[in-house]
Amino acid sequence: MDKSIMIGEILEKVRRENPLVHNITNVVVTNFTANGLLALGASPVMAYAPEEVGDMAKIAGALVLNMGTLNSAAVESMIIAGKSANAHGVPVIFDPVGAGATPYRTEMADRIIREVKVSIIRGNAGEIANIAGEQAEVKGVDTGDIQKNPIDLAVMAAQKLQTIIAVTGEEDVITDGLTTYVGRNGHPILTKVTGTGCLLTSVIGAFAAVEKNLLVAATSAVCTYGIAAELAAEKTVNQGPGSFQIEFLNQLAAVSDQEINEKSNVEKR
Ligand code: ATP
Ligand code: TZP
Ligand code: MG
Ligand code: MG
Repeated sequence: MDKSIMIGEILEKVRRENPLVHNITNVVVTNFTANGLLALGASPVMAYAPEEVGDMAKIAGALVLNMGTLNSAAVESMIIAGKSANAHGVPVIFDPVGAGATPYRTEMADRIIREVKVSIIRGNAGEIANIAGEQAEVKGVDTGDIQKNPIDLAVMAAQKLQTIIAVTGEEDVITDGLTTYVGRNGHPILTKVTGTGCLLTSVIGAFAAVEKNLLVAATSAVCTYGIAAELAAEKTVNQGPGSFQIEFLNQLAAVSDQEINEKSNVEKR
């Protein structure tokens, strides 16, 4: 167990500093993402107009780009916002939702990564395999079975794309291609609520806004999120995904830094 990362302290910093997180995200998860970031202690804004995204991105603590319900206007806004964030030292976090499901998604993910310096990419195994140039099954927005183990996949993608990669699933792997963390917090019921991957990407944005070491920020966010899910699942046992979704928001707000430090299951490789 790696206790060298002070995950609880970084969560407290999010709550203290209340960072502005600019999201260009999808229509499915917009409300859930805003509520999740508020519960955590961050300050969400969704802004899409090409006329304003550059100005919003430059005053944010982090910019989150999510291609869940992509269209050509959204891609243009993401690139304007991303370039502004790059010019002003604002970290950019990218969720390549559904990359590999259609050629358009894969092409647009490649274009965003080419034109914007992305600091962290979070996706499921199928999405990460596709943006790293491997053929892998993606069913709409859900991952298919991937042959490569998630550690090899994440390290390969990080080295190829020269960025931090978080591959999530039953095990979470976060790596910059040299140092790798494997996290085992979380709960399978997360896969029964839409947007739990997308919200996690925005939560990584909140942590990246307050912690300069972005590998530590991403790992801390993934771990905190998984523990909040474990606590919510305990409280709503036998009730189903509807109750879990609400309780999960409650636990993102309630989980303490001590609980995080006690329950974290993160290993450094
Ligand atoms: P998918 O659509 O394939 O589910 P996603 O983008 O929704 O992908 P996930 O990989 O499901 O993202 O990750 C969202 C959260 O769910 C992460 O915190 C992850 O750790 C957790 N998670 C996913 N699957 C499991 C599982 N089987 N057991 C525990 N936690 C899981
Ligand atoms: N369709 C387009 S975006 C979206 C769906 C269902 C939400 C995906 O959310 P997540 O977090 O990847 O499960
Ligand atoms: Mg999902
Ligand atoms: Mg997803």
